[in-house]
Amino acid sequence: MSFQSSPVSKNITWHHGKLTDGQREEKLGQKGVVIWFTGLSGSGKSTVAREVELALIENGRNAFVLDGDNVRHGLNKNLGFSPADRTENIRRIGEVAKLFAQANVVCLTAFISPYKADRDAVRALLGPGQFIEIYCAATADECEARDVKGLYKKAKAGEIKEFTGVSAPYEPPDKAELVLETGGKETLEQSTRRVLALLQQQGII
Ligand code: ADX
Repeated sequence: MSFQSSPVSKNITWHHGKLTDGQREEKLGQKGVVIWFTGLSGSGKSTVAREVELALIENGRNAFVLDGDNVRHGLNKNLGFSPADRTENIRRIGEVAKLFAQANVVCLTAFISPYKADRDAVRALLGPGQFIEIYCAATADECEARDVKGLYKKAKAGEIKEFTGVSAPYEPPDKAELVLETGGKETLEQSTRRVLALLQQQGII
């Protein structure tokens, strides 16, 4: 299944609700948006996303993190790490994130999402200003030096195949709305504050 393919089912009809997007936003007092974190495994995507989620919820905003490892335990438990499976992973998450945004939730996603074309396809699924791409710019060497989950060691030993940054590619974004220096140049607090400042600037919070 690709991003562009038509539904396999025929005889299906789109149903509209009783509220326009604008009415929903007004009644709920909150805009939906997708904050898409991308970067290598161990680059800090989930850590920053969870800090931002906490800060938003403490400020009365409905926010929710979709996390790579977690989603692969459920919705995407049938997917591995081949290029095609990674694309399908991101396609499904893109659709789920869009549903969250339509429900006026601030949806934070933390997936490696190594392919530029896949991230751009999710951007295209969402309306203007509804997709904010944040690159966690820690390098493979910096992630390997931390190696929180011990996966770089295993990948280098050949125990994990197609490991991003070691034996599988990562394509950095060239038009990310924000680049976080999560390799060590900035602290978690600084990265979190920069994301919140961007959300404020864009009128999301
Ligand atoms: S993605 O490439 O399809 O976007 P995703 O974010 O869902 O990846 O999952 C990445 C997580 O799976 C990593 O943080 C790591 O914990 C784990 N993982 C296991 N095998 C691999 C692999 N071959 N490449 C990258 N990550 C892997």
